[in-house]
Amino acid sequence: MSTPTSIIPDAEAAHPEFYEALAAQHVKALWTIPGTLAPEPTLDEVPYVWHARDLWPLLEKAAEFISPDDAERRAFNASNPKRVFGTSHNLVAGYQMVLPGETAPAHRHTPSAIRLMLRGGGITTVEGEPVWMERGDLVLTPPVSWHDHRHPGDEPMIWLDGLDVPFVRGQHAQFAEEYPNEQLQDLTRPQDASVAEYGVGLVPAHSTWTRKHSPLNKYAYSTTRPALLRLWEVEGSPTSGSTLEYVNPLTGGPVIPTISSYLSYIPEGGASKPERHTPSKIFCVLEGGGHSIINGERFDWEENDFFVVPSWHWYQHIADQGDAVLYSLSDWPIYEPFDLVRREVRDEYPQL
Ligand code: GTQ
Repeated sequence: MSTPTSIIPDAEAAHPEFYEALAAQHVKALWTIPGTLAPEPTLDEVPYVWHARDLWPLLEKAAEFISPDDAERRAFNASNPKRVFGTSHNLVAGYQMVLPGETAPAHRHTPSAIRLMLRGGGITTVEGEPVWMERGDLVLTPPVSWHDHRHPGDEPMIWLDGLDVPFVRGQHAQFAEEYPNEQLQDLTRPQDASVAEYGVGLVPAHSTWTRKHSPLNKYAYSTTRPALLRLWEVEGSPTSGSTLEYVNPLTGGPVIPTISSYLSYIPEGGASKPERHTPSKIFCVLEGGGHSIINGERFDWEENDFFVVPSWHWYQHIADQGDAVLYSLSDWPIYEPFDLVRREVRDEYPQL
């Protein structure tokens, strides 16, 4: 990708006093602004992989001196190497750990979060509903929903947090508040109530749900994994694998207004088709090991690692250690209403 230059190179050098006079008025001449007519997106993010083998021991170290009660959350945020904050320009992802017996207090905020459970089992309470989570389950904490975390089990629990904080902050729409007077919210619904209501492809007749996010708080791996394998069997794409999107059962739309989620299967020895698109994606490895070629560069990954594919980067996943199951989250829904989605898929990796 070429670096954008101003339309008239070195324009300032020819008339320095003129441009200083403009600058004093807090104005720039359009013909001197790099990228004004850039033919392709110019990015402040790069592809990168974060390894569980490096970060999980650091989470355990953090547990020696940080409790979720004091720190609100014992969570790491992965910063893109080219950014101060944000795994991509709209999303932030990272691991969170809760130990047996610990609780993380209730709060709510305008940014939305998804949790992809990776280790152990425990509860995230969402708007009064305790949601049991175990490996591979996707749990939503939608915008402005009270949520806390509780750990009745006996093994540390670790999950991947994915949030739209960079986007929400960029819109100057970040608000957050603590649950009044209490550490944990009141339980007002039975455990996994939303799964009973919305979790089997049927919805309650005359549902009164009016929020924009999915009414289903959990997509259990015990149902999503077999669905993915069945799709792969019927789709007939033996080497390139298959992908399902998690949807709002009432609308067929994304699970959260700003965040879509996917589950992909690639059989061992297979490879996804090379593609690129304007939305970015963060992938997390639920099963298998392999590597991705992102704009020509190789990134190796194994179970529980996560990696970012920035906007408009060609990528292809290759499963070389067992069948791979990759979860991904994306800022795709942000692009759709503005007609900004562009996607290309090829049979062969393109010459860059
Ligand atoms: O678990 O509620 O990584 O509120 C960032 C903000 C996790 C959480 C994060 C949050 C949470």
